Amino acid sequence: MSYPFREIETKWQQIWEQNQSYKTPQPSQRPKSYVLEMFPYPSGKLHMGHVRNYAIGDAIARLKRLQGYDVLHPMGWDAFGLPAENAAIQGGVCPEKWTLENIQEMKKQFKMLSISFDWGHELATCLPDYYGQEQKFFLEFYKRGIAYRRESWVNWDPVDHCVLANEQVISGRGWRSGAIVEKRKLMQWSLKITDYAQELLDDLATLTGWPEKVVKMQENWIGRSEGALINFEIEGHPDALSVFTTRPETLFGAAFCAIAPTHPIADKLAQADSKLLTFIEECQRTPTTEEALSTVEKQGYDTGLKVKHPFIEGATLPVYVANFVLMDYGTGAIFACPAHDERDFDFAQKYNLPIRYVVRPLGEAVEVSGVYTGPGVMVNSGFLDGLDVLSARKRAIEELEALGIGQRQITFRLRDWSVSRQRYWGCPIPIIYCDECGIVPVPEKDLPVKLPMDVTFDQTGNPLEYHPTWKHTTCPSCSAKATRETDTLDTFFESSWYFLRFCDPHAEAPINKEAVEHWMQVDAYIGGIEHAVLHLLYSRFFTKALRDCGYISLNEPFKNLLTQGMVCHNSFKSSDGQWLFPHEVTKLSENQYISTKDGQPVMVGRAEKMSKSKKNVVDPKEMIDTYGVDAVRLFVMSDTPPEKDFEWSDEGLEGAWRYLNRLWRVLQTVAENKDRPGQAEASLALRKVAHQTIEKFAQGYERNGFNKVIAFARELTRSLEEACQEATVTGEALMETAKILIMGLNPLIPHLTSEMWEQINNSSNILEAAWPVADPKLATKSEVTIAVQVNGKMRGSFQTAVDSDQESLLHQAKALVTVQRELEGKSIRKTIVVPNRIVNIVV
Ligand code: ANZ
Ligand code: ZN
Repeated sequence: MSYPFREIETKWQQIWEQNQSYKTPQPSQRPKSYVLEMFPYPSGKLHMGHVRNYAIGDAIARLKRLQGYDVLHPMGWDAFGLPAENAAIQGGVCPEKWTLENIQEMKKQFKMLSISFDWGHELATCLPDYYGQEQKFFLEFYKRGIAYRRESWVNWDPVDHCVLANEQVISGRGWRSGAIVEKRKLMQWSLKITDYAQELLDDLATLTGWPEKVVKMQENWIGRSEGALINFEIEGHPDALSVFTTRPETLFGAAFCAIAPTHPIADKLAQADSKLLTFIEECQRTPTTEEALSTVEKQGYDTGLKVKHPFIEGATLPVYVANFVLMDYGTGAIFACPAHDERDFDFAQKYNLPIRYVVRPLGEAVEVSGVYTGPGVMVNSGFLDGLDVLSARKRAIEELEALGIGQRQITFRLRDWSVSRQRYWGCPIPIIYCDECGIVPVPEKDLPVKLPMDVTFDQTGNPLEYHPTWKHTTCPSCSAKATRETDTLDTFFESSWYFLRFCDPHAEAPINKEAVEHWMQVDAYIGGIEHAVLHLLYSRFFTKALRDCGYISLNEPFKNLLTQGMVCHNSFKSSDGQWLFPHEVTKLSENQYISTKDGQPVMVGRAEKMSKSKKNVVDPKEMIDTYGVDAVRLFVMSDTPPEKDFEWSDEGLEGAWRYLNRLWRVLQTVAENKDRPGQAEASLALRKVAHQTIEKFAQGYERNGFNKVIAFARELTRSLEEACQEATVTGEALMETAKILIMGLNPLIPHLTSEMWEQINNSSNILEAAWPVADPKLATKSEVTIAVQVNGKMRGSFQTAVDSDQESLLHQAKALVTVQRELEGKSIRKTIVVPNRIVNIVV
């Protein structure tokens, strides 16, 4: 008989609901744990990636509760954003209605999965309760200069006459019109994240609970560069050309200067030079991201301007407009040294500019060719000759400073964050424009500025812009006619502080400082690696900015971060090239699949991230209906560490299901035998294994090694099964072991384990039981396995007492037949003995 998962799962879901088992406790003397999975966009449907993400978070939350922590485990909705607006444009539905219905649907699915959220702490970013709060501190940001207005570039769709989000630009074209997207300058609200660049960089060192990879990615994103600012005198021109360089020591190898196509000087020259104007316009049409520019062919236009070389009397350098110079990095202008820079080299070859080597690799007599970017000694460099690169750099900066034409400079790659979006479904920016008074913040008493619900989507552009009344208002300071800001905030704004709001989501102020003090930092934050930079960096920035505004006294929001891998599946293609769902194919043998419908052979693609476009998706609901929640949750946690990609397979799920049935049966057997007599001596072996497993569980959970915990549980299950067959093992020992097993698995398969706990334990509730503590006398291993190598090759192993001395270990190793064979006729040159681990003999 298979275990009756439907009744059990329904029963326990009702009990947990009735008992409010996941309710956040009032602050107490007990330790706290804040467990948070990144909140989802309410698309309406949970997919397998979500299931894995939330199963991981839930295991941690449930574990912490069992271990006696006060746990905050909230959930909410990242509910603003494009999909709702697109649904409105395409299907005529109201974005709010669409979103709220999706939320209800997804909440049901979360409940079906028994993720232990305290729904009393729910929030949705699209409700005025939430976004009205962020309008308050937006104004505080504005007051302090953290929020400001500046002109910046946007993607402009020339056919639809609207601004496009980056994800609406597909291969350089507008997603709806198909028109080639142009760059336009608009006044945009921005946040001064650059003021925090150094602190954001420095505090990475405190994030010891983060994956190294993510720390590295943030470091690169912030991109600190040390170098110099140099002001080149332009011949016959009053202004200087200011450039940023990390290699001022290469100045004697300079061949030209280059400015970005949107540099003010280029702009000015283009007014009198139509060829230059055409060139600039061409550059504008090609993508201008750093990645794109690194592959595009270098193009330049000689402006005819000349700058004076700062160190060489009488020498000048031509000034080009070049497509590989970015306007928004450094000063938007460079000096170029082709011999020692890849891009400058390509450019110089194309435009026949001199390539002068000024760094000679150490110890090389031969002439170098191509680009040399390594260390070395300065040559052909006047007063720098003979110095090594680093000393020369220092020396060159000193000289520039002495001449009054340059100084040491630190530059960050990080840009200020543009938060204006020309969209309807977002948080209105609480600002009013008055002809007389200029920019006027909406007074706090008039907050929240609510989104109007009666909008239409029949015109292109932002519905707030052409709404008949919404934007028209009066000036709060002079009462004249005025207009509202119609831009809304980037949705990353909402997700940059929701973890603070979660501490008290109904507080009157944006942030309840006391609650934040109690619950923050987030002890376990779980989400996808795709958020390694933007979301996680913005959240760190908000935490610091809100601290500076006095809302909190916290430096970093997330203590430990777990970035889970993706859920992958093979893709399938029919003989006529159509993608097929996994349930549309039948497996014949290991690599042979046919279409279930027409029996035609099916091509199998490699396992990759589940995605609707390739149809390699498995519906969680279907799997849960067939195998139950526990089986699905157990499977997605099995075999693979959480940070690695997980490969879904039907066999794997069936394996999890079979294990649950075995577990169910053995626990039934234990329940039937719980009073049976036996001998204490004969029970000792089982008890030892059980207590050792307690320690293994603890270690496994400590490092988020859920797959390991499951493997240990399976081993213990086998021991328990065997012990049930041995009549000499006492019922008491069986019970003790069963309880350890059930407890260890409860965070992973809460329903089955709760039911079994109740059955073998006279109706007690596992949630009130204490996490098991290992008895050191039973848990310490009396024997260990020692591996034996000869010349680094494994030649055998033996069991021996823990902590045996080196001499005894060597003696036992030499006694192995397999080892003796290797040693025959040879003399031992060296022995390496690692107690409790390994003996290596070198002959
Ligand atoms: C002269 C030079 C000589 C440079 C040399 C490099 C090698 P990172 O490390 O990324 O900060 N640069 C400066 N501003 C730029 C801009 N707006 N667009 C494109 N390139 C720019 O790189 C700094 C170097 O990138 C600077 O040092 C500058 O070129 C270039 F042998 O100056 B270098
Ligand atoms: Zn006014």
